[in-house]
Amino acid sequence: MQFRDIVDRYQEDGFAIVRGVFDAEALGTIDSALDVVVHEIAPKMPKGEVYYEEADTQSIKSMFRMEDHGEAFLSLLRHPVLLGLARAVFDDPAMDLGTVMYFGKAARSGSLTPPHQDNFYQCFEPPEAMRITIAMDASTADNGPLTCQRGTHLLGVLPHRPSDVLGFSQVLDQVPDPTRYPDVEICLEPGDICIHATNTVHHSGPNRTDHPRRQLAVECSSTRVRQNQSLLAERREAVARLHRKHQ
Ligand SMILES: O=C(O)CCC(=O)C(=O)O
Repeated sequence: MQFRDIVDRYQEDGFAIVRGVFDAEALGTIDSALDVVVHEIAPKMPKGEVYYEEADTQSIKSMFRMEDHGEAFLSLLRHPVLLGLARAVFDDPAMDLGTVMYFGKAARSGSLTPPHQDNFYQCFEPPEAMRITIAMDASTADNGPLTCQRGTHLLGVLPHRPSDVLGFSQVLDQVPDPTRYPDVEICLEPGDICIHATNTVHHSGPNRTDHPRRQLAVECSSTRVRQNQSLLAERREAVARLHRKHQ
């Protein structure tokens, strides 16, 4: 696969879509592994690794460190297209893919994700990091697609405040002017992927349909990146406070 056009799009917009990276067979393998995690492993996961919808406590909103829960997820960190694309984006042949997450939006009860930048949580310097979203289901205008504000990856990390939403604990103080930085709904078919930069402002709406909208996200950063440890400690304390409040 040629990555040049995708990298150009990503650098200009802060996100880019690649269609049809996973075929039905590959998605089927991941789907079966996901089923095991949702039904057998998640109920035993510690707080902070799995979050449930508040309005429907059976439905998983997000899960982290999926690579610890089966080869289907671990192998995503070696996937030639995902790895090749990441290395092309950051021009860094030595970099690896970091971790795999899950973002569910259950039929009808899947709730919104407030506007934020991933880097507010991650504290990456320089901001050479991104998430690779893998669509397990179609994401459509009605089921809460990932929505990125074009061009916001160049704005630096903007002020956030507590959102009171478990799993997405921070919300942007002020959303960048949408006339200058328009919202783009990332509508995907199963097997499509989207990359978005760690500083790209994004959010997603609730799922208003009778079908789930599930996606995986692979996080990665270049070998030049360091995490600002004092900022990270501050951000982790804010999450811990939210957990204590919701105990
Ligand atoms: O649409 C969602 O579920 C939120 C995903 C998200 O915030 C991310 O992939 O960084």
